[in-house]
Amino acid sequence: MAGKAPESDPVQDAPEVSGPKHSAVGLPAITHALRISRQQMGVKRTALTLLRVNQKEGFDCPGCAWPDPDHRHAAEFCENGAKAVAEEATLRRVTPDFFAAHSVADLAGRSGYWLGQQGRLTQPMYLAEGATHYAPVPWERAFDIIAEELTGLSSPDEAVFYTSGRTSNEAAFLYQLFAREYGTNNLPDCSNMCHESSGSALTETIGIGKGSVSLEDLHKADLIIVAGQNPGTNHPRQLSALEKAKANGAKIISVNPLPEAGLERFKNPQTPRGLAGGGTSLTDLFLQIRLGGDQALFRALNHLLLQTEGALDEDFIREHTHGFEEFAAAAGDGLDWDETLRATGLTRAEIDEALRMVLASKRTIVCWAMGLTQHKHSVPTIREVVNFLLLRGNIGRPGAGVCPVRGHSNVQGDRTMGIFERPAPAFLDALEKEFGFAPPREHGYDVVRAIRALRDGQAKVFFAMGGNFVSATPDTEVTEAAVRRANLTVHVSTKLNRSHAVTGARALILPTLGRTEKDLQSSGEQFVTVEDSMGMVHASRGRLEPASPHLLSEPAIVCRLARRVLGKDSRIPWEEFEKDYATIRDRIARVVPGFEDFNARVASPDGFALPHAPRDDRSFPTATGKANFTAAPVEFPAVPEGRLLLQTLRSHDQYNTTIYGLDDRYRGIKNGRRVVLVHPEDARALGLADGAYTDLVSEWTDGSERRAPGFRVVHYPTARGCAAAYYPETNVLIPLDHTADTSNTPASKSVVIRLEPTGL
Ligand SMILES: Nc1nc2c(c(=O)[nH]1)N[C@H]1C(S)=C(S)[C@@H](COP(=O)(O)OP(=O)(O)OC[C@H]3O[C@@H](n4cnc5c(=O)[nH]c(N)nc54)[C@H](O)[C@@H]3O)O[C@H]1N2
Ligand SMILES: Nc1nc2c(c(=O)[nH]1)N[C@H]1C(S)=C(S)[C@@H](COP(=O)(O)OP(=O)(O)OC[C@H]3O[C@@H](n4cnc5c(=O)[nH]c(N)nc54)[C@H](O)[C@@H]3O)O[C@H]1N2
Ligand SMILES: [Mo]
Repeated sequence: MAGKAPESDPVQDAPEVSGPKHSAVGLPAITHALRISRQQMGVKRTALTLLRVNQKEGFDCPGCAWPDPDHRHAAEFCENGAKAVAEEATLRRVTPDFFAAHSVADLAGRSGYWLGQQGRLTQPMYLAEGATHYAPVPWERAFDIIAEELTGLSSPDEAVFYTSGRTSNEAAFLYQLFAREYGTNNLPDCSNMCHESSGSALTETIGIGKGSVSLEDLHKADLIIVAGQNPGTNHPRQLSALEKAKANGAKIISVNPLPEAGLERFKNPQTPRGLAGGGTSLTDLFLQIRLGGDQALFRALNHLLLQTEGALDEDFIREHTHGFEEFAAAAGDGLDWDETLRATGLTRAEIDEALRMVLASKRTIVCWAMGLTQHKHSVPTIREVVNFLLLRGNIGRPGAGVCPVRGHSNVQGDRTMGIFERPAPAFLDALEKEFGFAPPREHGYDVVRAIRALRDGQAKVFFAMGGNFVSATPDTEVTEAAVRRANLTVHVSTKLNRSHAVTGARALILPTLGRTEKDLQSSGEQFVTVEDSMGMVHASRGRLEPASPHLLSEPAIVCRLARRVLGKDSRIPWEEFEKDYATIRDRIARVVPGFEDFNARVASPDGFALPHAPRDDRSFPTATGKANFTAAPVEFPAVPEGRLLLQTLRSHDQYNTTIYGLDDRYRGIKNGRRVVLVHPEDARALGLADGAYTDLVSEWTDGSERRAPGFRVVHYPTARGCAAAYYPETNVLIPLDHTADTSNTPASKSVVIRLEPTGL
């Protein structure tokens, strides 16, 4: 039987530190996954559930967006996928009794870890104005309350509809359709905080905001550069792809301020060698870059390529690109090497070694994630990566290309379905033609703008399709105060989280089915579809009995809400959509390019690949009709004397704001999250012994300061001048206005801080 949820909040942070590990996965990963799974699900359910993850007749793992290989192992899961499943398939339940026992103020005082440990939400709950506790509410009344608020607004733009990235294609398509028929493009999503910088940079340069490689391409590459990504924790199945690439002769360069264990050595649990032996060494060259130094690094490589006889793919450049001369003029002569070495923290010899590997490779892929996307100059950084690939024609041929590794399991699909505050006119035209209403054309709020609108009283209703808005977003105090000003906050959720405790004047929690659960509608059992990081679309079918008989699926919630809010004026057959999701897919097929014949094609167990012009035929749907070189000045963060640059990142035992446990095994940290990793020499210069306690104080250009108290200093081999601490605890430090240029993504990986010893 599964263990009970803890009664008291166990977060007595007492971190124990043993130093970084040098390999990832192996037997400890399996043991740990099984322990957490059994605590949440018991033995039998653990076995039944984990065997269905990512199988052709099973459900898509609710963890990350890494694609499924063609030949799946019986247990095609990873430790962190198993933890994500256990979190959802847990046998623990949050019932109305729980809400009667815990006031909202009580819940607001609990840690995110404790809230998540309570189990699955079971009934719609309502917090009336002035009430201290949530009380159960019938679904129909819940929809009435939302309709009252939405129809009472002076403009539809006073409502905000947030989406996290687990929502299926079907639910996402209906949700944006509802928001737009209601009258707003206020559709911020977690992408705004995640890969928005990749989308901005790629759309401008190659004409499509998605990665251009398949799993096969990774297997065929000569060189894979993994920059700003920690796959050992966040995309463990990527390690199998890297292992296969290595077996085929590839080299790997890791670019990271931290020596991440998963990139050093991989012990594949699906091979005897991985379980019992030494595993596979992955990284051939580790470039321990300073935070925010990547644009300078890629510019230096580009400069050297431009100066090396025969290094460029001149045919490709001539036929397929635009802007080469201007770029060559900016990058070709006179690189400031002092600045390059300062920005990157690397030596000239290291950069030369990287160049040798680049020149030896005919097929190069660059993979990246949040280490590149969450800086002020992220968009020019990613554009510089594109310049790098274009110079040698590394796009649109096997074994080469761009590989932004997505986060949430359907975050890419949600965008494809129209969850975007700045929709393309062609998409809106297609909606208009199909459904016969005029969608709003004005751009809506992204995440940061939505918070400002709530703060300034311009947005009054906040509706979230999944996620944990107040914990995931920056500037926690400002954001929480902003959300509290709303008239109504509504969360469609599977699990309890802090966003349920930081509410508007009234609040609703609408509990929904998870991926692992059966979705029965009046026409029979339904499945949904998702798109992975490499543009593959496939079906996902849950098999478990729902956590409670009161749950509605996400599509059903949207359909009922839409009928209640839009009433007879709606031109959309919401009832039919709710009854049979195939009818939703028929509409998607007519609106979204690449989904022609959707129902037939998704019936194939492997699903199908969406078109990607640069990958498929080297055509680039940009403004110039070619792939664009861009020549931006090199930027990197300025850090004043005595200060450090902080990155906020994930531990091994968390999924974004969901905390599975208090360990970060590969980094050798146990039983605590309030740690700050600092290079021993930087720590000594600041007078901070390993084990000292300190406040993290961020300093902002307007002179304001923000403080996160009580972090244990851990001497750790990160790049000099840099520090690392976990999110969401550190979100208090990041000013709302500290965002990437163009993409407006919070710059969560470059926060200037000082350390103030607490003397504890
Ligand atoms: N288990 C688990 N899986 C997850 C998630 C999770 O929380 N838990 N989250 C999901 C989501 S939504 C996402 S977006 C992804 C996130 O996946 P990642 O991007 O891997 O996640 P982070 O922990 O933010 O790690 C950032 C990595 O980039 C490095 N880095 C930071 N700044 C820089 C820099 O300036 N330059 C370079 N070169 N490197 C830098 C850090 O040291 C770290 O290794 O994972 C997804 N998968
Ligand atoms: N400082 C800092 N901040 C960051 C980041 C960082 O690196 N540093 N990373 C950013 C990134 S990359 C991202 S993607 C965001 C994440 O932001 P979000 O996506 O908003 O946050 P999550 O923690 O993933 O959301 C977890 C909640 O989702 C709900 N949930 C889970 N599964 C389902 C489901 O199937 N349906 C529904 N309706 N609800 C479900 C559960 O109630 C759970 O509590 O955070 C961002 N914030
Ligand atoms: Mo993300």
